[in-house]
Amino acid sequence: MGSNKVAVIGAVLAMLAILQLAEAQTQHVVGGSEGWKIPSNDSTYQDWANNQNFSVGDILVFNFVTNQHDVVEVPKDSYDICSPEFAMNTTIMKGPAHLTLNSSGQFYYICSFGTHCIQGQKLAIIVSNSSSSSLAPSPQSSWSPAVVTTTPTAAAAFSLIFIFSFI
Ligand SMILES: [Cu+2]
Repeated sequence: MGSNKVAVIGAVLAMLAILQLAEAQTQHVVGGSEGWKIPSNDSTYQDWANNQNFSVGDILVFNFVTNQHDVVEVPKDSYDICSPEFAMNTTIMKGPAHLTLNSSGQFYYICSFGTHCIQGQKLAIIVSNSSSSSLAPSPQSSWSPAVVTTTPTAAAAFSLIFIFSFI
């Protein structure tokens, strides 16, 4: 009886740990199966980004062939005109590349090869704080990624209640 409880509690803790892990770090493969290239239409990356929820700690995966594309983080003005001149970080030359989103805010990425950016190889994203901090009320943010990001926690809480009702 006692060891059963320990096993159940252990399983619950493991499940919570997995949920926490899943919550902490989502990999976003930029452009999905299309990867990072000159897109088939110039809204491809914006359409893709609009369907993602980016949180601090998540990872962007840029799938591209080294020497055919690169990834340059730039300020918005540079993004708008497709200029790599004011790059904010070291240009990522080697594909595929994994880029961790370390802070919240807006981020802009372009490819600096030829006219790739002008042809639509550019990405703008909004990164929100991780779910633990978005649980706190934040009056300034009008859009609410919290609804999505808190779901795993709610699921874990319900599972806990469910499992403990059997002990
Ligand atoms: Cu390119």
